[in-house]
Amino acid sequence: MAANLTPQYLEAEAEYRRAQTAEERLACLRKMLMLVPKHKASEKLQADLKTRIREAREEVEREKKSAKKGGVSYKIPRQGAGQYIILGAPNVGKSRLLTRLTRATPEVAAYPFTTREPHAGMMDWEDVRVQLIDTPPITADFFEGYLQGMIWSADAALLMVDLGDDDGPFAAEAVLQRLVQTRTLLVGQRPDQEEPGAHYTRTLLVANKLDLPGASDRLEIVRELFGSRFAIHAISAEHGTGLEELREAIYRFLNVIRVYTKEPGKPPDLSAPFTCPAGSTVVEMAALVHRDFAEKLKSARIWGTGVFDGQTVKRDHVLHDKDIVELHI
Ligand SMILES: Nc1nc2c(ncn2[C@@H]2O[C@H](COP(=O)(O)OP(=O)(O)OP(=O)(O)O)[C@@H](O)[C@H]2O)c(=O)[nH]1
Ligand SMILES: [Mg+2]
Repeated sequence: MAANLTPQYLEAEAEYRRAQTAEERLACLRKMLMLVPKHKASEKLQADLKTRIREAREEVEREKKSAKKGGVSYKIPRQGAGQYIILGAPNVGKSRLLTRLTRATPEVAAYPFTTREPHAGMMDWEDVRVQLIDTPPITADFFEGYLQGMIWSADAALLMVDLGDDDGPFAAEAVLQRLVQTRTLLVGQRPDQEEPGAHYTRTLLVANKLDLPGASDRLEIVRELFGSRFAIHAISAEHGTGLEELREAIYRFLNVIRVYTKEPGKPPDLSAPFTCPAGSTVVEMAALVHRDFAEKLKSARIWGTGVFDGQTVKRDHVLHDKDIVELHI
């Protein structure tokens, strides 16, 4: 990384990733800004941190206000390789999808506005788990204010569209428009030029109820309306069609890698990988394992991609999916 981040900074960043409330995130971001080396190569990062601090401050304020008004806010601690928020118009099958991909049991019913509060579940994929959060519906006139903060702190979103209803694609467009009013933009990929003050959430579009009559015609409309903006996955949550492909896409879209650790002279622990953003270095991964490790790390041995077995590498070696790492402190 060109910005030459210090172990102290990386530790603060790892702490940020573990933070569970807006207040904790704000504290970590302030620490990161203090610790980031101040030079030309880190200017973009500094600007980015300032934006995130402003957003976190707004989120803290909003939570305080809504608590005063007797409003609700939900804190769902992030677990697993990443957190997705499931969004959509009423009755599109958000809760049904959660019951199909996780062991959670939110109420599913044939009428709109069934879900009143968020529910979380863990989705298994190979040896990792991804957190999915089912939410109340969104329409042009109905939006639970606390969702804004939840969307901003999620790693990504699933936007669901109902293929069983002629209105489905337009109801999804109304969800996107309603979110724009809260400066939340759901996007397939983050744009190169981001609008200042807007918050971008990477999103997969899930077209549901593929089993119903007329669904394939409506899928064509969905492709026309949304195909250039989002990757589209057509499924039937009720019948199970397309669910395994969706499971894999949900994991892959997080853009993380799995890294297994081993102790010297012992076999690797293949039961529970650490997950870190693709492109992470050994020292960044070490910060996730233990808060002191980033500072103390001297070298590492790696088994995996682009190295010979047990090769000794430096702190800035870039890791690959399924690498096994032995950290030497
Ligand atoms: N035919 C068919 N019905 C489905 C499918 N997925 C969900 N449903 C039905 O659609 C209805 C609504 O499903 P829910 O999961 O409650 O929808 P929701 O999006 O959570 O609805 P709200 O909580 O009101 O926003 C239920 O009757 C489900 O059984 C599907 O793939 N095919
Ligand atoms: Mg529901």
